[in-house]
Amino acid sequence: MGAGPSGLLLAQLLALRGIESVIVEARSREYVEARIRAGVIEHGAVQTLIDAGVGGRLVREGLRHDGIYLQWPGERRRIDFPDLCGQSVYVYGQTEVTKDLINARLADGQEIYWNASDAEVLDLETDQPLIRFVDEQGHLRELRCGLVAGCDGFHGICRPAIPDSLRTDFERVFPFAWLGVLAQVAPSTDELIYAWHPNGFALHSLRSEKISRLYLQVAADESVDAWSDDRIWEELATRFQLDGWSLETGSLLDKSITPMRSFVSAPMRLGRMFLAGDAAHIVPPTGAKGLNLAIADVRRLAEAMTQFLQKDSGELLDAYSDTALQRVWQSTHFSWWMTSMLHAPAPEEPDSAFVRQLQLTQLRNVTSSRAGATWVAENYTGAAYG
Ligand code: RFL
Ligand code: PHB
Repeated sequence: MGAGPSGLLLAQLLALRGIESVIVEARSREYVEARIRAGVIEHGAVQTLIDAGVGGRLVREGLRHDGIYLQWPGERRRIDFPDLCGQSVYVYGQTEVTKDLINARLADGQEIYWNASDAEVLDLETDQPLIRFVDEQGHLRELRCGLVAGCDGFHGICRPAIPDSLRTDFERVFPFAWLGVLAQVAPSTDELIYAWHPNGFALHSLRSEKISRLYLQVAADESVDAWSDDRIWEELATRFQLDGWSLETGSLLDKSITPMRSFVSAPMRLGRMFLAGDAAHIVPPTGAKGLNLAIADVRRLAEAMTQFLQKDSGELLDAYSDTALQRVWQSTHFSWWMTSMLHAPAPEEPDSAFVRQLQLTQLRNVTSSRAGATWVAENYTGAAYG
């Protein structure tokens, strides 16, 4: 269920092992391909995409990044990934990963049902679960399956199909959001800048040599309409201000608000249905982990499903939820840690002056201690996850 990165990559990995799958997706192909989200891909996830036969354009057009900058007023310090942990990351938009996966699947003559409505997953605790939905032409379809993968994102139907009594949800909703913009302007930086500022966090990312991706911490209930292009550029310039450096501006191609939430649902299984990616967990984007976690889940799930279907052993499927959740909690911790260090609390919060001093101290600590910087590098690149 779902043609996001999780569902598409899982289907591709299964196809390479000779296992047939059908993807059922609620939205249109155009919508799925245009949805702007993540941009940073870990070393290990890049390798998974290469192994899946969809890494060609990523390696050609993606940008390898060997570090990030952590900034606070008056300071911009670099974390050098290869020096600290021997790995790097790639900057390549999730839109492009999605297009590459869709093209590979369609070139292989494999099915995706777009614009499916009223989907249900049934009989999950039997040997032959059932997916029922209405296809684009309005016909009711029923698919009897060997296994079901719930890759239908945070708002999908698969996680809620696990009864509340069998599921534990862990959640933190952060009291702020990100306003994200895509700008037609060459990036003003060679590597991502994560900036702490009394007005709030800002992130300078990029998509290509001509397109920049920028984010501002805003109030949780903020409306995009409150942010004219001029106001956005002014606020970005304020938060990234550094002597001898300037922010280039350009036209804005897209503006959106992303709420910030940590969420983990356990277990990631009911009978013959397995959850992967955002269907089971959400991290705030500060650690750039959401897409990478989705890729890690499905790599593990593809192996487990293959063992079950081809070797008649359920050992890896039985272990899937517990092993996937270990990695999920590591990324949940890192994303929470980065988020807590970088997002200035609102001045009206009673201990905000205290928290700000701790945040600045933490930033100085992790950039001045090799041990601290190594921990950041290992988590950011995914080297910590083996
Ligand atoms: P997705 O990408 O949400 O895909 C799920 C797919 O399932 C479909 N679907 C259904 N299909 C059939 N029947 C139903 N009933 C269905 N309900 C839903 C949906 O239409 C969709 O196509 O989950 P997946 O594949 O697990 O991939 C996860 C990643 O997309 C996600 O972790 C990241 O994009 C998270 N994320 C970000 N991660 C980062 O690392 N950096 C970022 O900057 C970043 N920005 C974001 C994000 C997620 C966002 N969301 C979910 C709102 C920005 C946003 C706005
Ligand atoms: C992005 O390029 O969209 C991006 C990069 C790093 C993050 C979050 C988003 O931590």
